[in-house]
Amino acid sequence: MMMSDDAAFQARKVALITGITGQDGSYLTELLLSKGYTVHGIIRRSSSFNTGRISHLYVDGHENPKMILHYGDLTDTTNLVSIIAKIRPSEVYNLGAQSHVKVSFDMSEYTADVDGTGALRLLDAIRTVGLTHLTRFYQASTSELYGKVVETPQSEKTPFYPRSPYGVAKLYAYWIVVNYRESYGMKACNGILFNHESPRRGETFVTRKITQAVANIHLGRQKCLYLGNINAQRDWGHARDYVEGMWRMLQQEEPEDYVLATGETHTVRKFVEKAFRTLGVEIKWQGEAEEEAGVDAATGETRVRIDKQYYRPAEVELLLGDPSKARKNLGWERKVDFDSLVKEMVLGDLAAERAKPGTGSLNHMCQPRQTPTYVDQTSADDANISPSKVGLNAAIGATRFTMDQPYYRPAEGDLLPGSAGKAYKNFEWERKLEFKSLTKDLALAGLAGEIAGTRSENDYQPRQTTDFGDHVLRDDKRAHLISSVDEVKSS
Ligand code: NDP
Ligand code: GDR
Repeated sequence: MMMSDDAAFQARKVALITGITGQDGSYLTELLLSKGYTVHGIIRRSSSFNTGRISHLYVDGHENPKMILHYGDLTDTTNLVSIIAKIRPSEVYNLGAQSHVKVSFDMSEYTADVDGTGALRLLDAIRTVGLTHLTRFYQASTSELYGKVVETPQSEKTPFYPRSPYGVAKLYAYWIVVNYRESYGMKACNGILFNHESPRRGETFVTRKITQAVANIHLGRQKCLYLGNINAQRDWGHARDYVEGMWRMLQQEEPEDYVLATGETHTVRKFVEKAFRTLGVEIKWQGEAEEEAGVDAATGETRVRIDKQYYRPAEVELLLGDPSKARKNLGWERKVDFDSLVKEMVLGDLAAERAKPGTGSLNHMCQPRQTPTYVDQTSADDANISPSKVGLNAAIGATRFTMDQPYYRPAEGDLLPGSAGKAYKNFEWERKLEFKSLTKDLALAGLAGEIAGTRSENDYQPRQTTDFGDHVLRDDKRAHLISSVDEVKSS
């Protein structure tokens, strides 16, 4: 039997994820790779490292990778069109967002642009390249749409009442998805997801802020945790369960909107108590309102205080989702319960904090040396650069770099030495570090950073079982680094 156009297009299993570097993006990438997809992700150019959550999935571009990253931004229409035209995704997951509710009060216009108009740009990019009826589209909608809730629990039928610029921006995105589905027959759906957390949660969201503080207090590195409204109630699940629900939504023939939630709600206060209890500390509350404090029942030390700066201009007091439609139509169910979530996050942070630089036993191996000891010899000659040129480590004959076409620029500047004559004459400025010292410093600092695990808290290794060791430097990577140091020492 011949496959329909739609089935053949789907069978290619090519996904595009915006927000791939975020919490959900990283879990979704793992899931899709395990299902045989090629996963393309849009990453923002940043002056600092922003791919830590997916670095364990990275395979060098020359070794047939299944995860491919593209620079881009939800505010750049041309860029979105060109990426979609190039890869022709069968599924698009729009997870990219300025996702912090409190920050959205300070950056409301930007939040509207990325979280609201960004969804429109992506939908239009799909239409522009002629994939209107083929590409399936997932929009990361949110329980923040319910805001000042008009009924409890909240379901797909509950009216919206957003309470923040974030919620309002996401309301636009929600409706433009519905509108394009109804207007153009796009296979677009909204996942209305309640809060979901994990050891990879951003550090300024309340759960992670709490678990990180609990770990640091346990290690004697922090005295007290400052929070805002501890009486807010949230329906908290585990992110790994929720990305499974996203994927299931896009496998439906009829695109529809779905709530994903646990059907349980807990206060921030309860989360705090459980998190401390994981490490054996009982918190007793004293005082009222802004004077309320959480005290270690055994030692009498104050471990939690209220700081008004974390209050929001308008608060969402209570969220509790009804996931029965997802259960019925998608067969979706959360697997991780509240207690296991809290425990996994606390123990994950404890491992991560312990692994931070300064605590590693390999640090002594990374001190800059007096003399450069490791020199790669290149067989390339600058006047004749071609993609086939390679650099060899002359001592052991190993190929250490290859020149490759994708890194060439459409136009390259001339190689001219700069002249600092005027700066020297006018204010006696002179460079202090020679080129040779500069490269040596950078190489050794890079090696030291890798060994000391400066990236280790983000160096997530998927494991077979629920892991508290998400943050530990991978054994294979550590072995590689140690052998690099041995190479340096012996050369
Ligand atoms: P994160 O904040 O962890 O990740 C957000 C992602 O969006 C990051 O990859 C970020 O890139 C990217 N991003 C930010 N701005 C832009 C931009 N201008 N262009 C392209 N990408 C951008 O969020 P989560 O993973 O927790 O959430 C994923 C999505 O689900 C978000 O849309 C969020 O609003 C929504 N959501 C989340 C819920 C939750 O409880 N986690 C619940 C309901 C909805 P970078 O790494 O460079 O910052
Ligand atoms: P939320 O998550 O706003 O629900 O949005 P967050 O963890 O930021 O806040 C949850 C509740 O905790 C209260 N709170 C504090 N929050 C933070 N961040 N920091 C504090 O110190 C603090 N003290 C108390 C908040 O007032 C709030 O009531 C998350 C994001 O992931 C959104 O992108 C997503 O759409 C929703 O969840 C569902």
